[in-house]
Amino acid sequence: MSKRKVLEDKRQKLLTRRNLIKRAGALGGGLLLTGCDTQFYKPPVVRDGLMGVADIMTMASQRMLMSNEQLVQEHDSSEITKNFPVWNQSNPEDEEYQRLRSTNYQDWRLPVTGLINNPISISLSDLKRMPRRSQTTMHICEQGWSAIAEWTGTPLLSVIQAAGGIKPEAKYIMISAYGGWYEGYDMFDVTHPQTILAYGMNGKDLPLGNGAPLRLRVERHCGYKQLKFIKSIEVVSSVENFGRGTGGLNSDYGFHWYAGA
Ligand SMILES: Nc1nc2c(c(=O)[nH]1)N[C@H]1C(S)=C(S)[C@@H](COP(=O)(O)O)O[C@H]1N2
Ligand SMILES: [Mo]
Repeated sequence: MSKRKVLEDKRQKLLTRRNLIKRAGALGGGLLLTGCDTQFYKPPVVRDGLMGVADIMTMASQRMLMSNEQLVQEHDSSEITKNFPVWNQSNPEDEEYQRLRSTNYQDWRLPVTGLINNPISISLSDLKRMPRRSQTTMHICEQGWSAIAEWTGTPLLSVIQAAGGIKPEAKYIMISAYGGWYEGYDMFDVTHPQTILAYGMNGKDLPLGNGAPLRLRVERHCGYKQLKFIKSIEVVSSVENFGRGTGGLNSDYGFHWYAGA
């Protein structure tokens, strides 16, 4: 083969691969960010030095693999785990949380603020009137266990849309929880159809230990990203101002970016 032919061949391959990634990206999460494929490969945490490079590589390869696989597997109800674990925090010792719990979360409100067109504050009954999705999925904790449950909730994207949509500078959302946890998510996660704010588990209200009254299900991530006891959502252009600035409680304390399930 001539040198020219070899080069032409390579370029052709590259182009098709690029088109594939672009197409998959647009399908996967493009509702708010159509056609903007580079956004999908930006890791939320950019660390200095070698570890930073490792995180970026892990995330880039996960996003590459996941772009062909739109949804995580959904299971049959017969596969639901009988005693789904309650892991880590089970009842935050937070005065405000305890007050809200004492009246069955009647006064609980979810503020959605930051780089969003119409900041809102929504109640549980508001959420329950919005579009609803149920999914039976496997929760995989990075600490070595997994279990299956059915989760019911409002797609995060519907909540963002109810707040008028994001502003152009918006890149991530930060979710804070009662009890002090927080995690950041990029728009790839936010717009994914299986990303829901869950108020139901196995057909009942979300139990206390599993994050009542509201937790996140962001199915392509490991357990630590499934934030429980949700308190507020803020749309941001940078994660720098939260905690130690790496994009979440876990990465702030030295855990590295994990691929999803
Ligand atoms: N607010 C809050 N969210 C949290 C945690 C926590 O301790 N507090 N633990 C995380 C981890 S590591 C896992 S595995 C899951 C556990 O969810 P479960 O208690 O419903 O099993 O919640 C995640 N979200
Ligand atoms: Mo976990």
